[in-house]
Amino acid sequence: MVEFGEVATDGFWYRYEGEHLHSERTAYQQIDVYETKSFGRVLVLDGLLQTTEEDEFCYHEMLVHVPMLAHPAPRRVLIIGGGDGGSLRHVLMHPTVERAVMCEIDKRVVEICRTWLPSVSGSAFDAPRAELVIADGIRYVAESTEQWDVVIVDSSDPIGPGVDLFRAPFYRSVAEHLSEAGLLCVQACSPFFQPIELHTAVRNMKESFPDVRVYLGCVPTYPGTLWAYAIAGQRIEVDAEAAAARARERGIETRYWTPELHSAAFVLPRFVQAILEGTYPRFLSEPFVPDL
Ligand code: SPD
Repeated sequence: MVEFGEVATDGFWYRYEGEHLHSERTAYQQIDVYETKSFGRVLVLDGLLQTTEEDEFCYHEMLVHVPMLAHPAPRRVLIIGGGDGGSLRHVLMHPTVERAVMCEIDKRVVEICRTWLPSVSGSAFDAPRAELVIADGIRYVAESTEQWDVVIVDSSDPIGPGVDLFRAPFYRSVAEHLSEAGLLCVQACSPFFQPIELHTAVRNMKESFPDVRVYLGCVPTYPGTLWAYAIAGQRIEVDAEAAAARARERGIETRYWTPELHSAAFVLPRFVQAILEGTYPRFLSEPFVPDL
């Protein structure tokens, strides 16, 4: 039995008990897989928990089904990151999808997750509609000749090289590669522990998209539990009835997402509104470095 943990903030960390199943250093990161007592198998990248077998549905359903059901008929979908395959599996639940490309920079994340956390991706990687590309997502988008209906950024935290996925030039590049009703959806960090990152990512998105909205979900193993997502496009459809009708037509079955949540998730607590407006008290009392 081993213990491992994730630091949420100075003096506060999450502690897990389990077996250490795999450890590997790749050119990009340290990859660890544990079998935990509480959340089943867990993927950890550079000491930051990414996915657990038990609660992955909370995260993937909100990251994927909100944009997919906000779009009337997503046919071409691009996922940046998402090496565990959970986002790809959820995207493929939509029968409107003709082509789903998942672009992950580290092929070992995919291979390790397929070996140790196979339930997260299910059969997604074998689906004829799916294509796995091992490449830098920023370069892939920039060089893409396709127009995407939905682009989902299933990234790790904005630390190290991954920070560019939260910056304005990347969002501009995505905007140039979206179809007319196209949508971008990103994981936008912990409002409580990463307010600057959330504020800055949204501000950067607003440079390239007329409509940018933030919505929230709960992921038990992510720091703070409350998790933010940001969706951007020409106009975002958050109507519960429209989403319910689309989910019914497409036969989408979920454990977290509901039509009511589809619109309720966009109702934000006052402190999250303040983060987005830049009036959050911590921004005024601490050095504010908005340039992610
Ligand atoms: N703090 C961790 C945030 C991780 C978000 N992405 C995880 C990838 C799961 N598919």
